[in-house]
Amino acid sequence: MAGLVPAIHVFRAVSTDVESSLFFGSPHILTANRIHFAEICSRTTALEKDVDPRNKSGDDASRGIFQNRTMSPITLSPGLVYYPDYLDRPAQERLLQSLREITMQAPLFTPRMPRTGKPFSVRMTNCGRLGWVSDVDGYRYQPTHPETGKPWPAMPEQVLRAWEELSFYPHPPDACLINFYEQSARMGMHQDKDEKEFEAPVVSLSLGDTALFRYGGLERRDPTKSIRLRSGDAIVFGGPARLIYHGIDRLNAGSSDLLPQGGRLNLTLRKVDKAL
Ligand code: MD3
Ligand code: FE
Repeated sequence: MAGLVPAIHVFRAVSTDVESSLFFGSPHILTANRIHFAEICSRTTALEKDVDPRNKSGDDASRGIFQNRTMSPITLSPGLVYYPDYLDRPAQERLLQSLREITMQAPLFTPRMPRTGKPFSVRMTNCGRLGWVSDVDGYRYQPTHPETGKPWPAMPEQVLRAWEELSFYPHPPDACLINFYEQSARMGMHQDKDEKEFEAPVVSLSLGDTALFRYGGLERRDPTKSIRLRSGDAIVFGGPARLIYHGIDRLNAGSSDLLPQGGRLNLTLRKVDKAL
């Protein structure tokens, strides 16, 4: 963690107009985002001229940084930014269709706990250059599916655009882990620390049934808070939030009709290796 702090201050010093705890801002990336955003989210857009700069309600949308007024980031704690309803329904349906195609190439597998071999209740697959896997030998990222031995399918354009829009990180992600929760599935409190690059945030996209997400601090014993993640929500963990404990306590059955049989899909986009 110690090495992370100076980098945050450098970024903050050069990006005062993107304060809002987005630690990876640069004017260059923001310009690119304006072009991409309309494609991610097909709802009514607000151009900068529509936004009154005297509106001091405090969020970035009202300051005209984002093209779409429906993109309203909420900072839950330093480095932890929540984007309710980031993907509208058509965008959710397009992403779901891409995930169906991915799971035909790279079927869901059941990860197992290191040493004990106890199965997770969440099933998983991946897309992108690297995928996260877990078996008796441990947690790791690898370039091939653990059962088929084939390379992971490519990341959909839509996922890469979400990373560009939300990560404020100047390199593309290496891995996109796809978690599938049936009604009774849970994910215990853990830290994501199998990556080598902790200066990149983790971007999460949720589809399907609402989940009760719990997050705490850098120590397991730290107090926790909970929020519900709904279909289409995005949440970004960067800077001081990158290594916080987090987990999924339960799903709300029947809360979304996106997946015909119910359940929940979560995508986590990550930079695994240090950029060259
Ligand atoms: C906080 N997934 O795959 S997403 C995971 O909903 C994971 O499937 C949960 O935790 C899910 O590792 C939670 C939200 C999330 C993702 C990555 C994080 C929170 C995070 C990385 C660092 C800190
Ligand atoms: Fe996690």
